[in-house]
Amino acid sequence: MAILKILQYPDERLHTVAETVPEITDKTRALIRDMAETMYAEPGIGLAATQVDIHQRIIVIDTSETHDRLLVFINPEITANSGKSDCEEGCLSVPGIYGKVRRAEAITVKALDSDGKPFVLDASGLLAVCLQHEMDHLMGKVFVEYWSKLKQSRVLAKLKKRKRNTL
Ligand code: GNR
Ligand code: NI
Repeated sequence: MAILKILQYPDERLHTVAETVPEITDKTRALIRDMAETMYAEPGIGLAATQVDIHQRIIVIDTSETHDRLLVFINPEITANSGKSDCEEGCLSVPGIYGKVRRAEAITVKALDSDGKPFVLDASGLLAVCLQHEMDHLMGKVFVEYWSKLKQSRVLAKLKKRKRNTL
């Protein structure tokens, strides 16, 4: 097991579009274990492979307080969505920045589990928000990129300033 390095915005590699996983192997499962370990260590409620510079459609999520409800989504697809909600989001690739994003309130997702078995999940609330946030990562999109150019430039300035002060 290993803790993986998380790419930090505005790293261009976060804009890579992930590829479909053609075959789920022991190597895929080892990556999933490392992604879960990394997510729990941070801690975060979700992690997309894109964030650890692996450009395959793999997501891990655990929104439980007890950290014992790991969900794995390989090649996820949203097959239905309904409603709208504005939720305050954060991201392990954009630490210290929080803000609202408008998302579907409820979604249905189709994916494969770590054994390659297909499943369908209806999600709402925080799980639905997190799934949409992670699926955006797989498409190369970071949550702050929903915001205005002005707000994004403020985010970049803040991150730059912080980097200067911690170097
Ligand atoms: O840990 C995380 N918390 C969170 C809170 C609100 C909306 C989305 C998230 S996902 C984030 C972890 C992360 O960056 N996943 O990509
Ligand atoms: Ni994120």
